[in-house]
Amino acid sequence: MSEKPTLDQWSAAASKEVKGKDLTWNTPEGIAVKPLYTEEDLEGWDAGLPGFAPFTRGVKASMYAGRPWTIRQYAGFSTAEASNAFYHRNLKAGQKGLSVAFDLATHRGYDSDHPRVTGDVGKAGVAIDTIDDMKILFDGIPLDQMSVSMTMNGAVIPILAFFIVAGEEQGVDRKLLDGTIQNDILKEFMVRNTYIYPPEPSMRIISDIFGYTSREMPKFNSISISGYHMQEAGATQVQELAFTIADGAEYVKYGVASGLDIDKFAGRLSFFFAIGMNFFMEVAKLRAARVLWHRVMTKLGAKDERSKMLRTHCQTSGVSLTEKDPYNNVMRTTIEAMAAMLGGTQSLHTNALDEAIALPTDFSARIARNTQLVIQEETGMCNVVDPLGGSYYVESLTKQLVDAAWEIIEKVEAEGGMAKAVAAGWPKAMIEEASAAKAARVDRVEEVVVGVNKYAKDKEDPIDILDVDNVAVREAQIARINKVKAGRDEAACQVALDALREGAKGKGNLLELAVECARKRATLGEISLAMEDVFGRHGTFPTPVKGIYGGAYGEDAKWQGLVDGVSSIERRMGRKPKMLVAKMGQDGHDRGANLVSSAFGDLGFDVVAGPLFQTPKEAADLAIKADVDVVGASSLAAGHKTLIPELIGHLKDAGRTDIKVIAGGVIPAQDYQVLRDAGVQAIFGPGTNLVNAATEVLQLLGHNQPP
Ligand code: DCA
Repeated sequence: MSEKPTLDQWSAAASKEVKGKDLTWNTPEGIAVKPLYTEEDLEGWDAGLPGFAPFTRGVKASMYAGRPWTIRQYAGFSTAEASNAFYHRNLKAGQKGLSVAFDLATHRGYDSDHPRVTGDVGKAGVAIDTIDDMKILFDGIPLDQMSVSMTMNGAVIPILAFFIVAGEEQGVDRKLLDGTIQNDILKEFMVRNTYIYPPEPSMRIISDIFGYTSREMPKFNSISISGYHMQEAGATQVQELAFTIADGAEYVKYGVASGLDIDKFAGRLSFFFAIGMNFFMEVAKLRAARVLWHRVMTKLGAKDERSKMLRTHCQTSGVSLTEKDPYNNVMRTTIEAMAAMLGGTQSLHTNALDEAIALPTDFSARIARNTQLVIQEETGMCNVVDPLGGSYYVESLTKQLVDAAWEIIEKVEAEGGMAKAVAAGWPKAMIEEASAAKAARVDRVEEVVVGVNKYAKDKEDPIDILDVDNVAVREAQIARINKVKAGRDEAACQVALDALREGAKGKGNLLELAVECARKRATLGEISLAMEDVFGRHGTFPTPVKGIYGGAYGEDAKWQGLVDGVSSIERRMGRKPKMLVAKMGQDGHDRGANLVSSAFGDLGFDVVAGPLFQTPKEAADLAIKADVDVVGASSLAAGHKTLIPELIGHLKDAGRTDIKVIAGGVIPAQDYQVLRDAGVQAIFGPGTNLVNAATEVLQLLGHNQPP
């Protein structure tokens, strides 16, 4: 019998095949992935059994063999009526749970008639102003039978109050309400920015919700601690993992400090992760998350195993989708969905192929949903619990992710917890550096995106997309607000709002007080404003990272050509060319804006990183005051057709047509002409190579020798 080959022999054979080339893959998270894993990599590691602590292999003993994950598609647009009809169609076609997307006006606590939100109403989600909207949203959907998740963080108090009262008015006992509220404000301060109040009162709101729901709504998951938006903002998987678990620990500490018994509320905390294209890393990430949460909760003193069990929703990655060659997105989403289920998710949203550019149509939503149905019902993949368990590679990656994330978690703890770290700003800076480095890797084709930076089509065929008539939605919403206000007992409503205001000053439970306001027909804007009167409204200025994007290019000839171009403009003008990166409307997604600021700053531009949430008039005033040469308007939430033409109008009125306006972000090709007609001089859609974009901007500024 021949001898068993040794690892050294394998290494020699492999090295000979590739002529000594190093086959190690250094991932963005700093993990060195080897070309081969064996049992030697598993020393000191025991993944245990599913359903038992620390739940590495899954939170249930039978996992999907007993019950598959919930197919829960995140959706909502335009009016409550339109969204309700969409939900009914989806449920009929196999979806199992609801997940509500609200528009940005609602997120930021403004009623649809507020002048700051004209471009946002009904665009990236459904507009909810009153309890009547919420009742229509769930018309024909029994809230004691359907689990409903709501992505709401800023205006979480009025939305949850409306939900509770909608249940009441359906005749459903609060104790039977099943679902989840996102309610994760720390990540908003870090990456997504749909906050309303400053950090301290925002954290109090969360404790009040824990207190109320643990007492009154035992089936309801009081938070969805979200790493998703971190990965979307450019975080590596280790950063996503570490900061999400650290956020969770912080919420638990606040809950305990507010007087709650940890085991009374921790069993209803839930999580939410993004699933990107690094397949095995994502599988391992979910397994590592469960190990880390068990460890953290044990340290925090939880006794009940349910309190230490990490249950999670996942969504396939939005940023991995491309506008170009969009049918590739179906394959991407399928691969990501498989990573989520092999990692053991409890609930899953699969993105539609057009989500890089617009809200899903019925056509694209059907493919997205069917992706999950096919995996669940055709492949047999659900019949075995944790089928990748025992894979040398997956187990080893799980262990490495646990160790790498733990290092960051310990750093956060050493510095006093996540609220302090967020206030200090270093997690956000770390994520932005990772984001700039990733953008440079893609632009330099060190990371391949099929159909975009490699194998691109000569000509793209536009696909049908959903366009929401924002003007009509706003008019319908305003009519309903007026009707609700006209029909209510005004004095009783004001008494309830005053009590909420007083509660905000003192110690009253804000959700309990808001439920009374909702019963008395106060609007979302009024409930938010009552608390804003006491807490104030939070605002921040972006601080783009320096040197990361440019640093990746080093001596690259094309990059140097651009740097020289900027210098020559500087010599001509006697000062650096100046650009305002403007974020208008209630869209807080600032990844694109920050990347543009970083890249143009590294090229030598004088960049003014404008504050979030500006009106077109405020952005125009800032552009004029700062005397910029160009305004780059970044739009990721569908407000571009309203906001950008308005900005140009204000510049024109002020006699500053010399200030050039360019637009970037999630802008469908179908809208380019409208923007050009309004005076936009260059448009950069998703996946734009920043070096190419800069070349075009230099030409606009009169530098006609592109490198
Ligand atoms: N055997 C027996 N019971 C099972 C099994 C099984 N194999 N698998 C699940 N169940 C039970 C669960 O224990 C649960 O009952 P419980 O609440 O009384 O414990 C019930 O079936 C539902 O399953 P669960 O896994 O909790 O799935 P969901 O209700 O879909 O909740 C969760 C998933 C992540 C916890 C929730 O927070 C959620 O839905 N999040 C979505 C967030 C979202 O949509 N975000 C959008 C951006």
